[in-house]
Amino acid sequence: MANPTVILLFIFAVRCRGISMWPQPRTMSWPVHSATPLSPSFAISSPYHRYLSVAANRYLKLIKTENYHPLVPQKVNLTNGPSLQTLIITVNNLAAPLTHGVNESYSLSIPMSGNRATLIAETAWGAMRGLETFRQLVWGKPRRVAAGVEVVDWPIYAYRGVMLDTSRNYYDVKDILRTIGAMSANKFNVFHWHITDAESFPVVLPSEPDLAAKGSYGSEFQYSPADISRIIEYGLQHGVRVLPEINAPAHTGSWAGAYPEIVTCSNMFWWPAGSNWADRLASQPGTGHLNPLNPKTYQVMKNVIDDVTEMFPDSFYHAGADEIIPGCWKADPLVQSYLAKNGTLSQLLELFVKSTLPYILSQNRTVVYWEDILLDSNIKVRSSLLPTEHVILHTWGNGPNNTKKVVSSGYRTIVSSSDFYFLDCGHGSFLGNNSQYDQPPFADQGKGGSWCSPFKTWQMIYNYDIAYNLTEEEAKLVLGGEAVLWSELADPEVLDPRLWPRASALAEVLWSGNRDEMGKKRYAAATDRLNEWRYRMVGRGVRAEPIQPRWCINNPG
Ligand code: CP6
Repeated sequence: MANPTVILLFIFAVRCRGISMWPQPRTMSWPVHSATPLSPSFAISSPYHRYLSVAANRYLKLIKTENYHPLVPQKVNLTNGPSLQTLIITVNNLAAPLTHGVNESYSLSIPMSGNRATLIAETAWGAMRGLETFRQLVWGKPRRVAAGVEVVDWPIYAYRGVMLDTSRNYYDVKDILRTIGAMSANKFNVFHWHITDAESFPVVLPSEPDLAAKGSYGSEFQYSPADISRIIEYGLQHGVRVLPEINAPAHTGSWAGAYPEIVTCSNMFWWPAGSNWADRLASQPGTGHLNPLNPKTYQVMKNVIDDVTEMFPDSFYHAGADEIIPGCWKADPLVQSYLAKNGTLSQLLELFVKSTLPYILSQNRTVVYWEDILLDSNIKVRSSLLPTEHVILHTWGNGPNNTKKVVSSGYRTIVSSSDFYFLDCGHGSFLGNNSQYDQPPFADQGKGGSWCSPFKTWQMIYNYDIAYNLTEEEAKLVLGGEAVLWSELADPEVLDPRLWPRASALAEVLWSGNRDEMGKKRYAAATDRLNEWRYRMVGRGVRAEPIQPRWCINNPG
């Protein structure tokens, strides 16, 4: 970083106005604002690679039909030089698989005059990032490309995720594919698929077909093994890993259709007769917990783990383990007698972990658990059972404090701080705790319920520092962050505007940060870029919500 050219590039990066990119590259220079025409016979030359070749073809078509018009007119000279004929891609290590920590750096060079641009990347995945950057430098009619551009770019964080919950409401495969496409445009690289929860079990597992047959919302609300392969393949073509989560032992009410005997409290409803309208909004079935004392639990778990690791090649496995409710386990007579013999609920969870974690690890997986497994105030396991080399803790509670707790205990973490990155609440669906509406005279009308986190603005997401209050050593354990969409109050109708462009704010934080070269939060400057990016996404078929009235575009100030 002490390299003077890199510092120079940073200085140019601030001065560059007139082309808008998202996420902003780490370093970019564009000293003279000029553009060359894109040749009608423009071509991309890529080394053969099973996924990069597909991506290069896709980008070629997209670039040749790019019809984005910047909202704020570009002050750019069109050069008289030759039109751009080719983009030549060079990849140093074509064999590198898409795994956590793979090198995603690239450099892109578009000449001032001359007919070929070059994209050099260490891996195919970095080349995909560079293709997206190149595409953002094309706009048009007549279609043109920014000229005299040098981009040297690489991510701050290796893990850049979006989570989608397909249990509370079902999403079609096409919605998931569209989301993966939008993720890739934002340089996200992990689709965390929260497949199952208490409400439905939508995945058809060959060894346990009854789980979906009896636990999904119906045959049209299931993902077949072929659907899953298609989603994983699509992810690879976009440089996006697919990280499956089978949530257990809590949030497993949907397993009770097939196996009532292994699920505790599955008939415990949170909205008893006579409850008010607001309690019904949350309408979870009894969340249901797998019974650690029933040996059958582990037979089913083994089959589930076998199938999921067979179908999902990613080296991470998200095993859930959030939100164990004491009353749910305690509803079971076996548990009651265990507790009567001085057993504890934490010991029950330890039993479950000891009987499942080694098996997942034996499948060569790194296991991700929600933070609760270590931090819950009631039910948690001793850290000696969670080896730091093989377990990652996904933090979500208590602002930055839980992140601090997890990394100071030596665990790597993925940050999804619910005060910032939980995107489930729409503008219209929350009357929060402690809001004026919880107080008399409104309280008797019922409140919206605290299960729904308050609406997060893109600015809140953008400004949150994910390594807040960590030492340098601790900060190294932050693998990255993840925007989370729970689906109690979301389904395909609202998917795009609920996610975008708010998740884009996180995408930039994770790729190139939220500060300018002076170390100041750059969200004011980011506003104009994000606004352009929102329109670009809309042009690409992603129904991202607006962040400004159109008036602002015509009155840029
Ligand atoms: N479902 C699951 C949820 C939540 C969690 N896990 C959740 C908790 C609190 C808020 C939002 C969502 N709906 N399985 C917690 C990780 Cl505010």
